[in-house]
Amino acid sequence: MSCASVWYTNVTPNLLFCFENGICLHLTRLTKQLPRLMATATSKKAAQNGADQPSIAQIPINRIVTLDEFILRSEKDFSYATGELTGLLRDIGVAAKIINREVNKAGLVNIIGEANGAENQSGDTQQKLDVYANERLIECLQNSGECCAIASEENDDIIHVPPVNSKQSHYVVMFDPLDGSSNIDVNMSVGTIFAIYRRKSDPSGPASLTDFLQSGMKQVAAGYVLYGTSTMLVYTTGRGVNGFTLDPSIGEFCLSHRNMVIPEDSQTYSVNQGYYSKFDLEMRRYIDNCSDQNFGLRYIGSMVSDVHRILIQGGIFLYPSTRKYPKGKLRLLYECNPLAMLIEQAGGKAMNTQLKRILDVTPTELHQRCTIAIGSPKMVDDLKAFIERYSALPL
Ligand code: FBP
Repeated sequence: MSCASVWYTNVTPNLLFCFENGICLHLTRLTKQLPRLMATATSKKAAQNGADQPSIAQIPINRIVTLDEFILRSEKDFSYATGELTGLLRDIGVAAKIINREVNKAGLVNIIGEANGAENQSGDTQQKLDVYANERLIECLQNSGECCAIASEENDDIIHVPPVNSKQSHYVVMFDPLDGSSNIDVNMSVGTIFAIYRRKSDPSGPASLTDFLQSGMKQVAAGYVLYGTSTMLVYTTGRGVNGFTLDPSIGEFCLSHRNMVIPEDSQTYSVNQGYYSKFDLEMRRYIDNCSDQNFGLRYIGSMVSDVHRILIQGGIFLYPSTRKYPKGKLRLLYECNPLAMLIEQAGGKAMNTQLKRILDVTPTELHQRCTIAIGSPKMVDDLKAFIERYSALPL
């Protein structure tokens, strides 16, 4: 389908695009299909003359680079690329825009507050926006069929995605649709966290749990969308970390933070100090040391927001074991692993309080929890030294 000649049939709000081969699409359907049309057209073009396509690094800093263009140009860095991962990242970008629209007007429409007492698989009360975000992400991923199965914090089991156009997909996606959901009603920043893996099971058959229980090292891509003062999508495919800010006037995520690098050290720590008395000795000693050194305490109560601040300004985020959560509260597969990959790609570190690198932990359950210390490398190393010195338990 050549995009060369399009003409408008009328200028009512519902613009109609007609292609020379007679196919006509309403704006709404076109916006949904445009990324795919553009993808095929541009990637064909990119493939034809990939050699002379400037890489991202060669594009002038002041030129707008949209997320779609960035993903497409980065695709050629992967010789085996089939466009599937490109399509997946695109679908997540589209879902993020849809969720962003609801998050932004949450205070106006009846979408804040609890979802009629509904609970997710670990008994957490679901917020209406959680459910909305969850459904939109699943929908966008099912539309393209670029992934064969999905795991979400809001769903007990994995969700199988029927093949689209009988295409076999090689990826599985897991996500926390709205992290920090307890912050929604008070208009604080929340976020979506996602991780993408290549499946291990045979593509000709249904995906299985083993496709999800892979160590964080196996992630092919990870990222988050932060719905804050502005909406940002930050992701990595294992070649550095880049951030895109949503420009609502053009509805595009635009490259705003290239090659993000976390500060080596900092004087800020992030922990729910309200649980201080319930922490182990080594954690209490570390927190005492932070306050003895007049470190600043910053805790938003939404991990994606706290980790985003730390990625930019440095610091350490801690969620150790407590009496209520002896194994830690946060989920390994769709909270800790993706953020650990991002922070490591930006030069930081992430470990659990048994001093094991988060990305080396082999998961055994879909919704498994884990303890985490993540952030500036110097601060994580300092914590490690504290734990080694004060830990009563053999490490
Ligand atoms: P949800 O994914 O259910 O929102 O839970 C995770 C979370 O909200 C994190 O974002 C945050 O860091 C933590 O829980 C806050 O927990 P607490 O209120 O115990 O400090």
